[in-house]
Amino acid sequence: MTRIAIDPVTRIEGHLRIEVEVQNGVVTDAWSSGTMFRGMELILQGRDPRDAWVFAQRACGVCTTVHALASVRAVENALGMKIPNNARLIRNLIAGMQYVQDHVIHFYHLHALDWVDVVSALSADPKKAADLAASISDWPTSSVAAMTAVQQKLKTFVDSGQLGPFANGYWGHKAYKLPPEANLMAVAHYLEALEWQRDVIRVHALLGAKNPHPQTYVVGGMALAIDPNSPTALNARGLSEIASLFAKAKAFVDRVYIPDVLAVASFYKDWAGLGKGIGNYMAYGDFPDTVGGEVDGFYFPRGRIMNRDLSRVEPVDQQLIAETVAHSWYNYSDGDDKLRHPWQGETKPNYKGPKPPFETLEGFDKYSWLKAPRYDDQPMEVGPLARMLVAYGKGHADVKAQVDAVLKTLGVGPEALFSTLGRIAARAVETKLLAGKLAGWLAELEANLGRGDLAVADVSKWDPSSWPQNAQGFGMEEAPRGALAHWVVIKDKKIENYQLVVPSTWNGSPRDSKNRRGAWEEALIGTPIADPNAPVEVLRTIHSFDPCMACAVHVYDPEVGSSVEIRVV
Ligand code: NFE
Ligand code: MG
Repeated sequence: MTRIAIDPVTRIEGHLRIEVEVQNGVVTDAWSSGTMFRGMELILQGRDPRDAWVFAQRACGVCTTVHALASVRAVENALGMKIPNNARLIRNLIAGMQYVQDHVIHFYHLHALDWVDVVSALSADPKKAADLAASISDWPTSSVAAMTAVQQKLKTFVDSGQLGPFANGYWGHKAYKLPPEANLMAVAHYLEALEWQRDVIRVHALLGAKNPHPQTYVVGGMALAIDPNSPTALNARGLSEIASLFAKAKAFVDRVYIPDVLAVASFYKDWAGLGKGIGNYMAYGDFPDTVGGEVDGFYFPRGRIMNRDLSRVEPVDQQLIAETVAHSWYNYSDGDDKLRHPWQGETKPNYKGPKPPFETLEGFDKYSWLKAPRYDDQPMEVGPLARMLVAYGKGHADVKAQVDAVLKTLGVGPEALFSTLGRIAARAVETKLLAGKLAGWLAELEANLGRGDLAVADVSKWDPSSWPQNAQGFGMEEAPRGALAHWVVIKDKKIENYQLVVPSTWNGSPRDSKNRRGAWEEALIGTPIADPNAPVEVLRTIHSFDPCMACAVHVYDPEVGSSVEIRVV
């Protein structure tokens, strides 16, 4: 038996350590450890609840904006506030644009190099690469000249020994299956996507005043001057710029990202049988929508799929969500193995791990800064796959059409969804759907403004003298990585308790008091490992969830450096 530790697991978002046990070339057990504590929940105590979103949003710069939205929703829920229709639409537009940018970045910059061998692209024939690109899409920059230029750029990187973003890959690993031309095409689009994402996210500057971390949220709506006829507000010119950025976003998704996902996936169909995971999926639902195409008022509906049974969608009740710290570096006042609902949540850090740098977490009962969230005592997977399965199970017409089309193109059945490849496909499907919705929400907003409805916030309950002495609320949301919620307890107009339970806490959860694994841990079981010193297969499944530890452990350890360390212990 071999034990492998990868620390940090990274393609940008680090502070994650994975340890796996390998027997006869297959993973037989796994541990997910968040290695950084930040204490956002403690920072919020005692503050004015109307300020919480400004702090909470800083939990993460990868899923920028999502914690602001969860936070204002939690406080609005506690204080019984309703937001105007325009605020709903602006929030959908900011969140929708965030998904599209984030998911494309994930595919190309955070995940593709687990599947794409950059060095192999050097031996590609640029003409054949351009022909391949032309065979899957009419995207204009995939010319022979463009492919030759990308290959030359890559050669310059390699010759200089400065691989930059391509350093530390497992190049030449036998688990890479793409032909050189497909590798070159993917690298070309990797570079192009870098430019594209920087451009399209200007939508956040127009609607949110900056990116990352838009600044136009307010408890009660949005604090955004918007008026088509005003020279000093977001006016007709700004709205038309947003429309053209949405068109640019959609074009790249439809004509580059989706064809690339399908092309890459077609070489890795064995991964439709790997990375299965827990089999319980949960979505809180989001993108409140009213124009048709939605289910129960959400474009992405709420529900749970249990034991991979797509014929039933179970309800979600926030009262049944609780966290345990049985295997986490925290203490609960009434016992670490208890399940505490977030309104009664406690954040009492108590590190019980080895002194870094260390070889292994083996033998340590507590092994992560992540708490273990459970729904009705069950571990759950959240994220794009959970969202698409819940929507599919509810008969959502747009989701069903897209999911069925992807399955048909790849020649696989619905059971293939419960896998590493299924997560990648689900992320692509929802990106395409959202990229298609943005223009409609913008048109709806413009129609409201055209009728003279300029309201973006309801501040009738802004004054704390109108609040009850004590209140509690929750704000649910679907962040790109999955179900996200904040819970707030307000006492004497101040925050008494604040808890975030985020997507990567669900997915990266350590074991609970019954020793049941979290979603990443479970998904790794059965993964083949060709070379214990280069465990690219572990990264494939972990990255398919798009982990984010900044969110998940809401102390920098100066003794641990920034290079990736693989230890076979
Ligand atoms: Ni920092 Fe996040 C998203 C949240 S985490 S990335 O999406 O919440 O899982
Ligand atoms: Mg938390």
